[in-house]
Amino acid sequence: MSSAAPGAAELEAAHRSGRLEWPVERLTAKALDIRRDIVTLLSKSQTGHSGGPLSCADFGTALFFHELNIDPANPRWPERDYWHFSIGHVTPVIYSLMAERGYFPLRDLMKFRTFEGHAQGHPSAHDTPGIEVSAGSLGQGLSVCNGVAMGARIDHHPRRIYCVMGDGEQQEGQIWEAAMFAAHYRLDHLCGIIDYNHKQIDGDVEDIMGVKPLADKWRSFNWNVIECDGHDIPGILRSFAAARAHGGRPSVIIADTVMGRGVSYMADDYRWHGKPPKPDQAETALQELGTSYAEWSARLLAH
Ligand SMILES: Cc1ncc(C[n+]2csc(CCOP(=O)(O)OP(=O)(O)O)c2C)c(N)n1
Repeated sequence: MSSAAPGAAELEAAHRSGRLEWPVERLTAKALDIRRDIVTLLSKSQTGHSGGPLSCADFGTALFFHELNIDPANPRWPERDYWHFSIGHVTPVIYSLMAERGYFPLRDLMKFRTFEGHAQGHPSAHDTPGIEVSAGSLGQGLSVCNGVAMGARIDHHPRRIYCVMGDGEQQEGQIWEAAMFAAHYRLDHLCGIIDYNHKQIDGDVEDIMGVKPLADKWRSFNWNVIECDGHDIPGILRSFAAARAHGGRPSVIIADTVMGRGVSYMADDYRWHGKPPKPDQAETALQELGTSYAEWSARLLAH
């Protein structure tokens, strides 16, 4: 059974504004919570994506609980960094990160993809506080982030901008126009993060339309390229620090991940890209993650 369920003090701490800069141990425990949230909300909703959200859980936790300067109680805080998931379909991890960080109550996760809730299948800026721009149509997010980065430069605003992309998403032409733009304008306060899980909706990325050599492609577009194990939190933190320290060019962190990471029967299997676990499968997954549906759903509903 779970030993990592947080008490009120931890939830309170997660709601603080600014950069939390949590230590590795706390980030590791929080990433486990995020995976438990993802499986639980998907089991409840019986609709939504499993694989990508689980591959994003570790770097997503590092982003939200260490790197970002944000105020979840005041999502439009003028000083905030800007974050955007261009892969809008990974809402289970986006909403879990947001709720755990304090943008809205954890219980809202149990209304994922319902008409009563705000947590729609793809992020909606009209429905969810903290979602800056709606997403779901792949390829557009880096262009949005370019605009925000240019705006920040014009306004002499010190914010940093983070854009999470998928590896299948790299097949979108608009990504490469945006990559050219960011390098041309030397948007060094812009950081891309690619969830390089090697799978997409219909199979292996390399079989469908290969993106290799991905790092060389970004280098050739004059980006500062940082490669890391996307499940190794110390390495992820070093990558964020390296991106922050790099001047004159935008940075992209290519985070090598495993689709479905954390759930044995989902790991590295593209067939889990877009479906939820059935309740009995979710129970198995949650046991693997050290909890149960009863325990974790009760935790979510209590906050
Ligand atoms: C413009 C556009 N084309 C197609 C889709 C359908 N679609 C949704 S997710 C996806 C695969 C994306 O692959 P990847 O970026 O690797 O995400 P992952 O499978 O790792 O979650 C596709 C093709 C879409 N959302 N937008």
